Amino acid sequence: MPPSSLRVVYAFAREMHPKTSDVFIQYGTAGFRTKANLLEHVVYRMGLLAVIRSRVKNGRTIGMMITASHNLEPDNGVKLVDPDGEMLEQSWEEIATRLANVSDNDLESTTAEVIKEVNADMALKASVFIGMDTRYTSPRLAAAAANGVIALKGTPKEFGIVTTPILHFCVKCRNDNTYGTPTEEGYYEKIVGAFKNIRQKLPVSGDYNTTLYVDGANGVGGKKLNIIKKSLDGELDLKLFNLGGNGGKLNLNCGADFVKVSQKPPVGVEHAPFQRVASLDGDADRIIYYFLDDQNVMYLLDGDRIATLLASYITRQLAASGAHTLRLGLVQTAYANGGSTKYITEELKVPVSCVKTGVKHLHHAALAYDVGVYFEANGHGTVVYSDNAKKTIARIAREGEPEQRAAADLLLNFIDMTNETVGDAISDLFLVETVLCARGIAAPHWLASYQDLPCRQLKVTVQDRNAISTTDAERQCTSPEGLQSRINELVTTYKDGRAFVRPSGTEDVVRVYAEADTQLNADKLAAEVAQAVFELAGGVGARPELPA
Ligand code: 16G
Ligand code: MG
Repeated sequence: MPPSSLRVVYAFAREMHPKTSDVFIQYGTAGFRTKANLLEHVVYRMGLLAVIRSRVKNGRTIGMMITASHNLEPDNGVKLVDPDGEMLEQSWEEIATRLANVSDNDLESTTAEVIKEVNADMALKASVFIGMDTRYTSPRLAAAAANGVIALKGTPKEFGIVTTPILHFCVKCRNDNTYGTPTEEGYYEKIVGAFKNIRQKLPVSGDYNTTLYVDGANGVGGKKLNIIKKSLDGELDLKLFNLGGNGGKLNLNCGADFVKVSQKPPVGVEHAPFQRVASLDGDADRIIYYFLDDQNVMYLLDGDRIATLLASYITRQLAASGAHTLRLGLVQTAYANGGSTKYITEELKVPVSCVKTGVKHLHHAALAYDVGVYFEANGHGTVVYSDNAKKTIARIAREGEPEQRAAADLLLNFIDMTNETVGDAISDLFLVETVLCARGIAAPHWLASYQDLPCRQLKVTVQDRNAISTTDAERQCTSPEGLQSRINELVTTYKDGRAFVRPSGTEDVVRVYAEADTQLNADKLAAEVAQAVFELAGGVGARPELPA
């Protein structure tokens, strides 16, 4: 592209999407995320970057998702999706941050520098898929994204309001047509189609019942399930709540993050004793389950539970199909409840690895297995299958003994039902429902497989959260000096005590996690660790209080 036409690009940027704030913004765990009114220039520039990335990838399609996931309505965000439907390669995060923060005057030279640095052939075609969540600020940001793409002569395709995982799926399909059709309909056909197929083969039995309540967090996931619901012929009776109407506010006192962190049921959902409820987050890439008993006590079935449920089912199916050579492994983070890790190693006897928070880390580690099951305790996760695993299972489904064939055939449907690109609340919901149905169990039975240790999460505001650095998959902190030894001392005073601290990647806070033998002890340990952070890492505002 001749320099003169680039000039127009930057003049356009200045006029249409000017940088109006000097607040530094960083491409974090899940892209850029902040107040929506600070993002327009960032999103425009990410449109430019997506085109550059597409050209570096030989014209393969890149995705841009406008969302701030589980954050409240005033926030928004943007993240880039790589050609295989995965998160943007980590080495590009720094480039994204640089481009987002330069002044309008330096945008031209910085973009030219980036193009040179990554060796992009600007004569190639470039394709960018753009999706957005239901926030009222999203359409404006999606338009800025498209303008950025057009500015560098890329081709944007807008998907309108979609879940984050639908966009990831479409990007993957566009670059690999064996995976599916790159449209929202293509997604339903593959994922929901596989669920319906499996229900033909696995009739409802035992204590499983087909009614499922869903908390849609007043976001996009509930709306999409409302579309899907109409095509389910009694295979699953979805009762949907928090669909965004009736004044319900996005993620406010509802949704997967609220339920998991506060350990309280969401507002806006009817409850019936022992009726399982699935709670989604605002962009539907997370899901957790829970139920209330007849005393209104809540029992959470979080990402760890979903991971163990899926891993044990797949392990059995692999054994039944005779695919003994395939290695299944599970990936968790430091947030995984100690109870789950014990169950996985001692009962399921499945290898488990622990990695840093953030989907990209889990996803990457899961690819090391033939079948990699990864979940964060907060409900973000999926299963990935190697080509070898898929080929082996498909071969058995064709050539195995009759019983092996049947097990392998079910597994093929299970794979089709899985959105392997990223954690997906809708796909995970169908996976969980399939396993519960196959085992003929209700939620209390699922809960009984192991016992969670009581836990508590807190946050502490400090002057600079980057003063906290960690190692060993965030389980140990290396600075500030003295904090880890203080945590060690505190932990030893509690039975089954475990605690860690880490700087958040999405909020300007330090997060504290603690677990212990009783809820009171977990609460106390968390508060004591929070106080230690406050003292040793430059806390600001009110000092964390100990529970009474
Ligand atoms: C983002 C991550 C999620 C992680 C969370 C941690 C993705 C798509 N999402 O939402 O995996 O659990 O950040 O947030 O990677 P925190 O750093 O604020 O604790
Ligand atoms: Mg999300």
